[in-house]
Amino acid sequence: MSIIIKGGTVVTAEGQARADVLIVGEKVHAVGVGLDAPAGARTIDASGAFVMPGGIDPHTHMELPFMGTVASEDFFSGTSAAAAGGTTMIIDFVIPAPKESLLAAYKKWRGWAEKAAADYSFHVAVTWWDESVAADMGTLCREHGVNSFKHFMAYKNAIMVDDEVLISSFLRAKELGAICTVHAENGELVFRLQREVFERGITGPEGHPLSRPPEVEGEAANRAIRIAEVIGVPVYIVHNSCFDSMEAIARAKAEGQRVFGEVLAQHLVIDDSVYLNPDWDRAAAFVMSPPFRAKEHQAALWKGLQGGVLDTTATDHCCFCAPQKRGGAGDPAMTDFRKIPNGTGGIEDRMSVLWHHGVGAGRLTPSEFVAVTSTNTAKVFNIHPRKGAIAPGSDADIVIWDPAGSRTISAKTHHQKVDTNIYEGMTVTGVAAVTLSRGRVLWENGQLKTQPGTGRYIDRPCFPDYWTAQMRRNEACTPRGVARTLPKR
Ligand code: URQ
Ligand code: ZN
Ligand code: ZN
Repeated sequence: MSIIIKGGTVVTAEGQARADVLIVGEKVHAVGVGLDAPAGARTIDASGAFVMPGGIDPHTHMELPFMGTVASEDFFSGTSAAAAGGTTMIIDFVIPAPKESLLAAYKKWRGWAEKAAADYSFHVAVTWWDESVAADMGTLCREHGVNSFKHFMAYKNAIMVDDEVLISSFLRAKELGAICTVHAENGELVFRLQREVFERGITGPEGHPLSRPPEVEGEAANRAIRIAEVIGVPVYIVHNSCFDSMEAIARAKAEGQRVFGEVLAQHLVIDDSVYLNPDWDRAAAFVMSPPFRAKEHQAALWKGLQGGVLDTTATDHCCFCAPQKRGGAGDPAMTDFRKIPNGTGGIEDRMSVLWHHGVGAGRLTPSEFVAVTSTNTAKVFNIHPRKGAIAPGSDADIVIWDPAGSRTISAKTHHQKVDTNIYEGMTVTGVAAVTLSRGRVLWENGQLKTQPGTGRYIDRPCFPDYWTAQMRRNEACTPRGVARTLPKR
């Protein structure tokens, strides 16, 4: 099957130009002005629209078992909702229980993801340590296309790891040519603050942000970055929510250290006033970690995204319906915010929210939008230019973007399997008109055309170019440029 996309403006991370795109089978075949359509090809008219690489969301949790329940969004419904919003690939997480084999957990998650409607891959979390974990990491890299390992510095008594595990895992990832990512919150501080806030009688969702102030995120981000610096490995900080963690990243980047920062679309546009909603369920819908912050942090995050301190955008799509949130919290008379399942949705709305508040507000050019929603993620996780590009040989993961289209976001109309929407009522300009995954139309004319099981697992090779550069640099000097010469005897 061939498709030719005519009359659009192709936007890549490098720039934009009027061009046609010819798709043959699953791949982009040609990009150029005045391309002829092969016999039998379908023509899609993209006049007045942008033709962009499909969004890649590097941070999702479909059907995640967590805090006593299971996230309501599954791999089929979640990748379908993603397509409705212009996202064509997710990188989800395998999160083994402590003492659970990483390899066994990986195989379990692969089974769950077979129903996906678009392409997917997995970071694998290191939630405990012994030599078998090191061995499984090697098997996952060599035989299963895993090139990234996640570490939770929060969630004490669950999946939190200490510095000893961080160091062991970072050293192992260095051997394997894999990148380490971290959820950076000081879990010990959070645990103490949670108890303090609760014992002061603050038991509802408003207690959640009080127990995880920006300082506990800044400390952990800096600690992870410094550990990576000493070991000499690149590091990726997920869901930066505040100035404090960005400050740690900016300092390291200014010193020449290889650090990547991710920001969630929701942290850029929603502030902590949501926790003061008198409607318990509505406030609990925003309980996620790191929490939503005071408004001044959003301005800092936007500057970070514009200035390159932050490299990628994501959603951390991890949905729990109101009964699940309340079920975790216990007795309605005396709920315990510490037990509210942490997570919010947003995979369907990330691209429109970032276009409206980014490009629409003059913070991002269309090319920068493509970089932060797709291409940078593809580069960091070593799948570019197969993904995150519109070039001959790339997978035909494409979104035809209508910059003038607008919609009002609502749980009443969204395609996400969750009963709330954190952007409820927000009107955004800039919508996906047509979304293609490897040359198949998943979304057009406001209709989903997804089929379970048509998504593919995407192998991500180890040893990205930046890893190789890092190892060469390590030989010469410390990341801050101090020569590694031993003192003369
Ligand atoms: O921490 C995460 O990234 C997972 C468990 C989703 N929940 C959340 O609150 N961010
Ligand atoms: Zn997290
Ligand atoms: Zn997450």
